[in-house]
Amino acid sequence: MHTRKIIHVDMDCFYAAIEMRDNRELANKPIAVGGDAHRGVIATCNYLARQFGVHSAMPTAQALKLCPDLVLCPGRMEVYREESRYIREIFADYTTLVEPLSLDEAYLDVTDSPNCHNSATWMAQEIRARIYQTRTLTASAGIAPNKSLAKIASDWHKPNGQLVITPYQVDAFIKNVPVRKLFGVGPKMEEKLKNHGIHTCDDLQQHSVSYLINQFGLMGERLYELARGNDTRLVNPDRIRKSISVEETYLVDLPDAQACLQVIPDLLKRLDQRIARAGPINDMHTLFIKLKFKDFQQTTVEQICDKIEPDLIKQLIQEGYLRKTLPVRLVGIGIGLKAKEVSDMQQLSLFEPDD
Ligand code: DCP
Ligand code: MG
Repeated sequence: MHTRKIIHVDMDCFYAAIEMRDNRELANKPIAVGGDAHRGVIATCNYLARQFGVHSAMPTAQALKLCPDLVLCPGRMEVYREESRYIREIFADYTTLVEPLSLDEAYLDVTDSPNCHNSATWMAQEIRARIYQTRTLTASAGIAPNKSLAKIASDWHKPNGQLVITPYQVDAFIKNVPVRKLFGVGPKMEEKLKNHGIHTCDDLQQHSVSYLINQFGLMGERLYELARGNDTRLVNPDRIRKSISVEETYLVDLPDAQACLQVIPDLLKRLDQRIARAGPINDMHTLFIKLKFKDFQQTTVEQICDKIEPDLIKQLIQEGYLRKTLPVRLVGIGIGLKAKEVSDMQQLSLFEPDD
């Protein structure tokens, strides 16, 4: 396959940056966007707060212990969505091959873009400058021959920086990349790899593909390729999830349908956030719920619907509950999206854990 030019753009502490921009008093304080100290979690925080160890997905109570002066902002999804639309407008000036990953992040395939004399480096520079000039927000970018490398590169000089990896630099660059940076490697996989003495891509390169498949299943093959800087995934502007959902397993089983209904507002709030992060959704066609009972049997109930109707969710919960009438361990709610082709590495499971 001929060499492609991919740019990965990722906004710097996106929600927090918007809050700091809109309220200058916050600019020199550690701030976080997220839920309250009672039950909430941090969606993101500024770089000052990160120095205290605060990070995304951390319970707010814990964040306040690490950083007692942390200023909490409740979050304004509508504003974040709007900012996202502005930056996507800028991307559209460079290529139609834009694949948003969330509100603040996208891949651009600029291989055939005539802008900036076809220099991807220059395009990335210009995109970031335009975002700053028009929105007073900073972005970081990675420029590389494929998605995996571009994403790793955008993180390298964060915040407000960019890194180019030319095809000639790939071999030298990838060797020093920690495995945790690879697509699909989370904390658990990182730990597993560590137990095999594998910390970097160089370590991974020392093993055969059959060894890696043997140890890590299908993921082994992907690791083998990614550790060499190989990634054939295309930038897919039609990246569509089949569904977006949230679920929670409760410490104590919920005794009856009434108790299940009481957790719905909380789940709805999380679902809303998740949908917001996924970017504009205009092809919702079902609402569904999932219940897992005390005996680990689970059931789902789905109904055609093009917007989130809390009353309908409650109805579906009651219907699902009646199938077993046992205490409930887990409740999930979600929306189904109109089916489109979803390529293998982009396939997301029906119920994703919070990330
Ligand atoms: N987000 C969230 N919950 C998470 C992670 C992120 O709600 N668990 C939201 C808040 C972020 C936005 O998505 O501002 C983008 O996520 P990133 O992972 O890109 O984080 P940031 O942009 O905040 O920081 P960075 O500068 O590291 O990219
Ligand atoms: Mg970001």
